[in-house]
Amino acid sequence: MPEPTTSSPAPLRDSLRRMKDLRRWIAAILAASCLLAVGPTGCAGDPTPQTFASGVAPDLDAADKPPDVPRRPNIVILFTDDQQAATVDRGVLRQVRTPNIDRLSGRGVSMRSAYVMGGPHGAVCMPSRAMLLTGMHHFRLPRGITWTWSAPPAERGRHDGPTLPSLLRDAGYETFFTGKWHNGRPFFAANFEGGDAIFFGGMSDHDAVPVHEFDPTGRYEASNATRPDTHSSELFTDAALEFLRDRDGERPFLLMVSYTAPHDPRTSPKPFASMYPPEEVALPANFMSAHPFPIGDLDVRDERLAPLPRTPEVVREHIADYHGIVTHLDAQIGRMLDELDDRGFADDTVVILVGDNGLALGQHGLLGKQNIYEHSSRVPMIVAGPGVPAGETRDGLCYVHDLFPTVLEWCGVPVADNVDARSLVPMLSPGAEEIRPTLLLGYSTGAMLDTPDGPRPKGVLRGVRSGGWKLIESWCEGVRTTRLFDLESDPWELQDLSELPALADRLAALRVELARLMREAGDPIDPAIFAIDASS
Ligand SMILES: [Ca+2]
Repeated sequence: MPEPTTSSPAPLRDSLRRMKDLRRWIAAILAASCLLAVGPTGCAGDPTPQTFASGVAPDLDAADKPPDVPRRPNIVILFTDDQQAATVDRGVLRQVRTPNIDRLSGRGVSMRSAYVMGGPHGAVCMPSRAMLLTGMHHFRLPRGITWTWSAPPAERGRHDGPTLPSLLRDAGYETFFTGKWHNGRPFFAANFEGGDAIFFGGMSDHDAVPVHEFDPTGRYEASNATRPDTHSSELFTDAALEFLRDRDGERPFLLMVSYTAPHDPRTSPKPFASMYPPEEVALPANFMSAHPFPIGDLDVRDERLAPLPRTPEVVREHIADYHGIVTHLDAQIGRMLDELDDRGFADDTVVILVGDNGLALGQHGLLGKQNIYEHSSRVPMIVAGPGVPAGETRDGLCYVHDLFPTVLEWCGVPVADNVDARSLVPMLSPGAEEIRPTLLLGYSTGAMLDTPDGPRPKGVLRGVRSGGWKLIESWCEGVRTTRLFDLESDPWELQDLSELPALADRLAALRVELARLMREAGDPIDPAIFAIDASS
């Protein structure tokens, strides 16, 4: 069994820190020279595509020479909703067909251990999106954008900190958004200077999504929404293609297409809806009729989509519908890639496909994303663009919101020191350095219990990925459960190893690391609820 990596050796850490500082310093020079050269509206210059994946300029004396700033890349983020990482994994187990996503992965790097950190309530999408936009762990963000309905009305959709779109806009980028926005109208208005077919909410009938045109006042009155008779994935793609067709190449752009597929209702048009006969769907190896122990809060909307106990027939139908809407989404992504190719954007555009969270769909007796098993925490992440190796994969751990400093680094925008996310650039470079030796996962129920110590989530899950290992600690209305998995031999998370005496030391080390990561992340939960000494 592989050794878990709990920390980098000190010399390596120091070296990584120096390289990070160097990259930040050079990025600051690039940004400053760009503004001096052409002002805040754009950064023209040598149109030769640069190899910006390294993030390191070839000459440290660049600041003393005339500006020779390569054109900054356009950024296209295709953000999907409830898409399992398994739908894009290459391997014999994958049943769903995604030829266009495969085309994208053939051009770039597929991150096979990309995770969403989790969230404090059932709508895991919401903190996930807030983290991507800010580069901050959700524990340090206001409820107004991570848990809107629990915040006072005046604070809903309010966050004054820098965001990916606002930083790029301030650096001269044109910013455009279409699709699902789940973090409040004011937050949208503070972020994007353009958009179309904007849907404010968490989910919708895909064939009647209430959408807004861009509203310069930022109010987005509900009465101004229309419900076009077009499937959401096609509607948002149409808006994105229209944006691309209007670009004259003068300003670099950020285009964010935030699909609400494959979130349920899992409907798709013909022929996709009947593309996967349920009787031909293979059940996942970890299919169960019910979850084997109390966990989280099973009385959430996602888990009510099918009765308990789950049956193979019902789960096959859910998976078949899910695969249909995924393949339909893939076709729309194909239209995006075609347009980028046809309009000559492919050479200077980074295209990122990333999911906001995964989904259980019958695994471990669950249907939703309100847990931290691999099916629900791991997400698709593919990064392609000039300078990024083509057709490669990475197994290093990372978060969705690590894209925040990554994109800024590529665009020559300095990243503030207090950002929680870490740039993926070292992972995407030929040396493929590790950026997160360990990684915290967590989910807390929005439903609260009154305890002598005050209100506490009804269920709390916290976990650590480290090397090939995964620890999950669960506290659910007083019932504590520990699970330890060796993902290399047990990717379906079926064999709990936490009781094995031979692994006692490893388990203890992972529990200590869990407490450390929780403290570091600003987690309000006390590790003592898992019987972990917080001072250890
Ligand atoms: Ca989602």
